[in-house]
Amino acid sequence: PAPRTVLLTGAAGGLGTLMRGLLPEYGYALRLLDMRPVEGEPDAITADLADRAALREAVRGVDAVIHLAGISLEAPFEKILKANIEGTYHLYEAAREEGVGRIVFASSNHAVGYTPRPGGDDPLIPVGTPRRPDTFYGLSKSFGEDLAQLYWDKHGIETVSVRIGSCFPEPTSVRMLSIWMSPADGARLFHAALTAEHVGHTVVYGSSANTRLWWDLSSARALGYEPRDDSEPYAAELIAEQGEPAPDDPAQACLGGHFVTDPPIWPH
Ligand code: NAI
Ligand code: 15L
Repeated sequence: PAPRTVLLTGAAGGLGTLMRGLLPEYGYALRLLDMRPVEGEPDAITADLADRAALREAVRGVDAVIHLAGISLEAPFEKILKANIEGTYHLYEAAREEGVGRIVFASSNHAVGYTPRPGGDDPLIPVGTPRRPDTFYGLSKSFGEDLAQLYWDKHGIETVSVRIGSCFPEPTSVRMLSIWMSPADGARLFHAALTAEHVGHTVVYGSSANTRLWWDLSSARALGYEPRDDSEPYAAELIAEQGEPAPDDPAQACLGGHFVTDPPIWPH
């Protein structure tokens, strides 16, 4: 049977807020969790991913989890370790203890951020490309994908790891023309990831059907995902403002964009 009750972690964040608006149309009853209060949602669970007891209670009785909570940009390793690495482990342990069968994990393009972006007639980047995290943040997503594989192989918990490009209402950079996932396509992809049968651990890229796409969406399409949006209508204006994408600029040469060239953030 299709999952109905879904725990959405990170519900107060940007993507969580977009998905809170869109996923109920697919018939889901969402249970919300975040370390911050979720505006306008008094029933949301306010808990940190470090709180195992709270997580266990939060996943009790749900059919699936969409796991968005965590640090969503580069940060000092210690913070990434706590929120993204330990936090995701705690979430999977809670799911195992409570018998939750499916997790949709918000991975990121930054797990493969050092991959050179394709140009000309180069093939699209496959999901099987070696991981090349561009940051401690990307490293935590790489860890999350491996954790998901372990919990499938050892415990039979299914995961779709979605290497999200950039999910915002509109693309705002020339790089985003290639990696944009419209919120509506994001909801379509999460719905496919929740309902496809026998996913084991499946890795997919998360984006719209962009004309300038860099990666291969076939594993996402195999789940039943049919993207309907394309960033191309935004291209002329963004290129007029920002110039043509320059592959010889190191900050534009790889999938991860400026995450590749930004200096690491060390603890103070
Ligand atoms: P965001 O930073 O707006 O939201 C993340 C939410 O997680 C926040 O509300 C925050 O309070 C919560 N959170 C952080 N640490 C927590 C903890 N220890 N315990 C409980 N809650 C915690 O990020 P956004 O953009 O909404 O992204 C959501 C997820 O999707 C993140 O995991 C991010 O890495 C991933 N992602 C998002 C992309 C995007 O385009 N928005 C692209 C690629 C990945
Ligand atoms: C991400 O992983 C971030 O969470 C998001 O805020 C964007 O920066 C996105 O990648 C991107 O690569 O544009």
